[in-house]
Amino acid sequence: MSEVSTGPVTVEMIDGVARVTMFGPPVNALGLPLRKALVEALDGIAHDPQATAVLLTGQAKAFSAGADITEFDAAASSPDLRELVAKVEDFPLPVIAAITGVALGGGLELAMAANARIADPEARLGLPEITLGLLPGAGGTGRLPRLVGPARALDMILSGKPVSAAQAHHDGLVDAVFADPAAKDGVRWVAHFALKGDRTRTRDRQEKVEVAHAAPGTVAKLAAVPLHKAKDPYAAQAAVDAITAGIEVSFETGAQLEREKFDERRQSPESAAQRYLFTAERAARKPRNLSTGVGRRVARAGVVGAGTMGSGIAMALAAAGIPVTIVEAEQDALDRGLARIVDNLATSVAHGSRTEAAASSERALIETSLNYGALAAADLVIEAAFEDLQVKKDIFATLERHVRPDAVLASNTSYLNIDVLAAGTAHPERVLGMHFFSPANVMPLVEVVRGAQADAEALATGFELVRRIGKTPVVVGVCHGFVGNRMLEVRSAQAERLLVEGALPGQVDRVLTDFGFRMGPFAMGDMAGLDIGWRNRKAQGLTAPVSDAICKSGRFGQKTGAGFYAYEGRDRQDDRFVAELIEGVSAELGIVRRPICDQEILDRLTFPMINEGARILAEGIADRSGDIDVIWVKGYNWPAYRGGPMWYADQVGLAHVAERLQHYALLTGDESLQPSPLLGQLADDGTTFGGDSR
Ligand code: T1G
Repeated sequence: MSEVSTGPVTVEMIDGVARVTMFGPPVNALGLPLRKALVEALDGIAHDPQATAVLLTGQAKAFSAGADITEFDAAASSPDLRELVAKVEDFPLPVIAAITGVALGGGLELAMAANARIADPEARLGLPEITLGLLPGAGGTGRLPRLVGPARALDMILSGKPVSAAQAHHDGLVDAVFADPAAKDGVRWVAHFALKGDRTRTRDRQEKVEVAHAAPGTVAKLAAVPLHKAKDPYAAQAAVDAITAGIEVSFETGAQLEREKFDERRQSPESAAQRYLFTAERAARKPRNLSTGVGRRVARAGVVGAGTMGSGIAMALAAAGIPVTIVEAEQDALDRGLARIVDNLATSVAHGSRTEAAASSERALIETSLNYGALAAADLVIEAAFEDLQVKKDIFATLERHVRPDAVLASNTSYLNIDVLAAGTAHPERVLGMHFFSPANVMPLVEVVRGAQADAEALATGFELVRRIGKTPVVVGVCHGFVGNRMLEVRSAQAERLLVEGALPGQVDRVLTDFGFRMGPFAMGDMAGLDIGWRNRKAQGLTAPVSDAICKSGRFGQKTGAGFYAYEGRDRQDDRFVAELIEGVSAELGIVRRPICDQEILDRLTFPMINEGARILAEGIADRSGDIDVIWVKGYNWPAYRGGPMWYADQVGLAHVAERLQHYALLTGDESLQPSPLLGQLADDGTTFGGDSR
């Protein structure tokens, strides 16, 4: 076996098969150096008389994570990814991609240009460009449908979600699945393919698209549902347009439209926002106020409370292969919690998002008990009980009598003071907050609350556990509502005031859905249950005149068939009763109602949140404005293509935000709307939360 190394590429000749290995840590992003080295290596092979085929592979963690995202704002450089893909597709010898780890974006596009693909069973393959506000830009919109058919291609491209090797094999994206495909079995497979394999270029394969080709409009029909679900409607439509042209007209026509749409999207504010979030999320993984890498690995976990949150957290832990014991005070609560888990697992199997085997192995990792003694072996316990400080204090006191002295104790509280909880324990150094978002087995965000007395190991243990269960941790300080809920309370207060001043729930909700949220605050409240907020307000001695009046009339939202809206099942209708109730509240408060334009509603729902975000930064509760944006996108579905509240403020201009806040403070007499010192300062300085000067 001879070996030649060209920087990030190694070529080994093994019985006529040239194994080309990419080595561009950390994820084989296809930046210019790697592209150049690949072109050079392929040119060398083309002139090697010994060579009969090429096996193209990467590293264990990644075949390739795609184009180098950091290059997008730089000038194009040759060879670009499309040139590399064309070189592979038109190579004089058979090329087989051996995929380990991930093949994503341009990495998968490169592999799809090969004559065939073999993959490790643990490999994941996907086209996540849409999560960056883009569409595949190196032929993916034309090649993927030709391998897996239009429906699967639309689902993969518009969701951006990767698929397993098994799913890829089932769909026709991968030709064989076996362990370590770049090793000798893979070389043997390639040598066999060189003798007998079908070398039709992917772009020339028509069998999976010929029905749609013969029936224009088919792709549009198939695209309707994934388009509706897509989080970036602009990139999604661009992708559908390119896919449609590539099927209904020709591969080349589609490729040309793909190039045009890609360049348009790459320069769009929506893509800039989502590439910013990609970077902000990775920055949040390297907190400046918490040492990572010093945590203890959690071999066994515990959850106290089998309610919606407790059962969701237990599922998230089990899904990561962590044995977990749920402790409850009463058997029927425990039974209900377990039934919820079993039902969720069955639903995910029915939806195809989990295999039967995975569901049963996760179920097997979940134990239940009425006895805190069952937590004696736990390395970390998450309390997810009723949102009452005394209840939580009692639970922590009981926990300390049963768990190991070094076990980390975390509370899932959504706004209570972690330091008060910690002060009531014998070992406050091991107490922190881990605020999951509902449903905890689905929502990606966890606010890791940095208790003042928590030691570095406890904080790191909690933080690293969140990463291990595949969620996004963001470190936050202790205050009422931490970051997300503190800003949400400000938005909710303005939403209430807008009703009293003249708006109605339907208009307020529509303004936010037009902005890009899935739901507005009132529809969201009806879905969650208005009684929860009502109970919390009463516990804190707070009032919200309209919401309180609606709750007093027994309307708690969907669960009672009426709330801010009337419901037929899940279908909601504006309700004259609510309009009259709101008008009555305005009259009681002596407020003369006025028409309120959509722009004022949008400004008064977003700018006060931004103002609160500035206070949160000034107090050090959040370390970066990007952390706040990651929290709002991952925890509250702020539309990613708008980058998060602080990014949005930077785009709108902080001077404008400050001026509008002053205007609305004068208009409404609500002094809480006055710009905070940090916001005012940045506005005066002409800079942004992100530190850029404007
Ligand atoms: N380009 C540049 N850097 C990248 C990168 C990429 N594609 N992917 C990851 N990194 C960096 C990341 O910033 C971090 O850097 C380090 O690698 C580890 O990443 C033409 C145009 C592969 C699943 O969207 O999904 O191809 O912070 O912390 O959790 O159609 O990274 O350490 O300095 O995320 O193990 C499409 C994005 C590009 C894949 C690994 N590809 N990456 O996750 O590690 S557009 C993507 C990921 C495209 C073509 C189009 C994940 C991962 P640092 P990490 P991880």
